[in-house]
Amino acid sequence: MIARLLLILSVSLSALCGVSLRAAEPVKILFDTDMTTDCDDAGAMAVLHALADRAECEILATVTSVPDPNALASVDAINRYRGRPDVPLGLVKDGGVKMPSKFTGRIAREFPHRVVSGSDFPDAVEVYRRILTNQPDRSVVLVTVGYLTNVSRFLQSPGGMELARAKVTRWVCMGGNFIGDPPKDDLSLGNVNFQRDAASAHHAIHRWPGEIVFAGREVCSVPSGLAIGSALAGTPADNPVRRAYELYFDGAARDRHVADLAAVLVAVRGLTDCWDLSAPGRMDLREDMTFSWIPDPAGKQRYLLKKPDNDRHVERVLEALLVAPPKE
Ligand SMILES: [Ca+2]
Repeated sequence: MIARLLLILSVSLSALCGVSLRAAEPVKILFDTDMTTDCDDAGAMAVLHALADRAECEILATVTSVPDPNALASVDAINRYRGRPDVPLGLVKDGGVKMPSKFTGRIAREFPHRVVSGSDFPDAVEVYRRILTNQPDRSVVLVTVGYLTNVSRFLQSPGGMELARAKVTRWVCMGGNFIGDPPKDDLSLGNVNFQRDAASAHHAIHRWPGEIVFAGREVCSVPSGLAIGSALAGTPADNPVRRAYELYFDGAARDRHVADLAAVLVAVRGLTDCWDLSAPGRMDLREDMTFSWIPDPAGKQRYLLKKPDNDRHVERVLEALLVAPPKE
């Protein structure tokens, strides 16, 4: 009886918060990463696979929001190391953001993967469409930890808006700066996920038909003060995630902010005891990538909030997943 009451309470809270508590079934994840400029994308993939090893999520696809085949090779190398060499891949095929990387070229040379050429793999938008078409209604969580090139192009593809509406329960988007109550207007500056393909960010966030949860910079990126990664030094030398952190820091793995790792965790587990959630509203993103937050009880968008005195707890939860060895 108590268990049943707790279940009812959980479901009610889930509806109230807009982010489900721990699901009984593995959460189906479509993961979209820039995997170029920052090692936290590699850390996020370690967290994603550790959660999949625990049957908390199913990785439907891993795509890149960049055209660099070395980024895709690094994604594939991590999938392979974690025992999932067949996870579907996709990348930006036409244009897209090109940035130098301190680690993807070396990861591509040093680790086994199947990416000989980017032309052997589909456009990420095709992967979005194929994956979502084949999944049950309202069953997929989209996680973006990079640019919004693919999301925008997917929405503009034939039937993309309908697929997003029908299949995706929630989009967890690493981005935004939500400081102040209500958040100040000019604090998205510094958010490269939005700025480097501003047209796509503007389009995707304004047009996305469903729920969005933003993991803002003040909660998990550099301004948050949260940082992990040095513990990767204790993982095997053939761990490509450890290698990504080493190459990023030109030496031993060191602590780095947890932006992309946090986005993955909240996508799979929900808020748990790590975060709170804002009241609903809408990000009114301007073309210069500043934004106003428009509170609206009927809004479909929310953003994560830090809990008081909880930073070290969040770091511990994320670090345990970051360094977890692959499932035997
Ligand atoms: Ca990223």
